[in-house]
Amino acid sequence: MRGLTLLFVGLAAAQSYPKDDVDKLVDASLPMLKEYLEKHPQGNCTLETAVRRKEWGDLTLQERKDYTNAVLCLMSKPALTSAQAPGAKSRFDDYIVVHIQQTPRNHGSTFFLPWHRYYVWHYEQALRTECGYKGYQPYWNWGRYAKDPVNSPLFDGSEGSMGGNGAKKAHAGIPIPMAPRPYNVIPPGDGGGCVTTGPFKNMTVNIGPIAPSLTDVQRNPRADGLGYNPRCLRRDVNRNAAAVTTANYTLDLITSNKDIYWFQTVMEGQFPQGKWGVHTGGHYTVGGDPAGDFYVSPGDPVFWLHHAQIDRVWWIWQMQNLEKRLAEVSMTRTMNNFPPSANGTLDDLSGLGVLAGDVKVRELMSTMGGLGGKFCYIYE
Ligand SMILES: *[C@@H]1O[C@H](CO)[C@@H](O)[C@H](O)[C@H]1NC(C)=O
Ligand SMILES: *[C@@H]1O[C@H](CO)[C@@H](O)[C@H](O)[C@H]1NC(C)=O
Ligand SMILES: *[C@@H]1O[C@H](CO)[C@@H](O)[C@H](O)[C@H]1NC(C)=O
Ligand SMILES: *[C@@H]1O[C@H](CO)[C@@H](O)[C@H](O)[C@H]1NC(C)=O
Ligand SMILES: [Cu+2]
Repeated sequence: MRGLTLLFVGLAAAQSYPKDDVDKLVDASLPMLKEYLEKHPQGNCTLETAVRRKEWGDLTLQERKDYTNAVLCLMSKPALTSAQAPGAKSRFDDYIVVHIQQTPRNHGSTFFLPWHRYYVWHYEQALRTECGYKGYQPYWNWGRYAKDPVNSPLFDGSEGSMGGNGAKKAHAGIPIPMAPRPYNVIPPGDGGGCVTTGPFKNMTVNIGPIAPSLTDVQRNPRADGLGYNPRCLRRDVNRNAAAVTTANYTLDLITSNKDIYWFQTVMEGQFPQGKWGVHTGGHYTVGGDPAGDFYVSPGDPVFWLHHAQIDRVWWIWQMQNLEKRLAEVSMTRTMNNFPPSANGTLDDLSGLGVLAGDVKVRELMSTMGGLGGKFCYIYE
């Protein structure tokens, strides 16, 4: 039996990764979630029935291919948003359109974490219901690969990767607004050009750019970035950006910030202090186009693994004090409070445009029983 188990584990993942300090915090936190759920039962959603979202490197090769095939399938289905966005050519593009239209509302605001939770969950549902995917949304535990992201199972360019680095194309680095020197530019990595390996090597990016981090991305025919602008997927997988995503940064983010305002502020980055935050660090570990574009970033398929990890980190933070943190929001209704607006509340509405209606923020707070019981997942 033991031999069989070992064999099974051997087949399960190409390489096994030791638990990092954040993974260990999850193990230590699950009893608190269990206790909370005993006090506040969530109907059919229990720790036994909950979906397990897994880390990319813990999936088998077949599971990783099933995922990327489902993403390619979404890219082959006709768009629902082409009336408002002539550049949108696929169901995959629909998600980019919705992100673009709501970018100022859903970043640096009350809605950042709840809205992206809804967004990632809805994408996972589309992969399952429209493309026959049987698994769940994987996440990218940044710290595992931060020392050498280009050789990670995400970016090594193999058939089981999320696509390789871009071909070498020199650029001047990634400018970070408002940051003081030397934090105002992330030095470039060894890519910058088109992705030529792995499942997304032949992918076409159709819409954007809006706020490209590279200076040579061809302009969109429309001012709103929603016109048709076909070009290759570009990346500059970048260990300089990844340096702020090692496990100690994530652990410190979760354990040192006791209210949602500071948790979210440190996560999203404090640029005037030269601190990029894990959210920025993860986005620019991929870099290129569209991953380096604040508005269009969901157009790089890795976005979804990055934001699953953002959601996971929030989930871990919430578990440290569930009674309080499942009901805690802060900030205002506008990005960095510009233009000035009122504080958001749990009764504010958040939605996915043509993809899904508005719901109260309150419905998006818990992965265990949120959205009328439709959210029922944990991360393992
Ligand atoms: C790459 O994409 C183009 C345009 O969609 C298509 O014509 C071509 O067959 C694709 N090549 C491969 C190898 O998939
Ligand atoms: C994480 O570790 C690195 C390398 O030891 C160190 O430079 C950095 O300051 C640490 N970050 C935090 C938030 O402790
Ligand atoms: C808005 O929230 C901040 C903290 O996030 C708080 O200091 C302030 O008093 C709140 N404003 C109102 C009008 O409730
Ligand atoms: C629980 O019930 C809800 C509402 O009927 C349903 O949407 C959800 O899929 C169920 N969840 C599980 C884990 O069975
Ligand atoms: Cu976003």
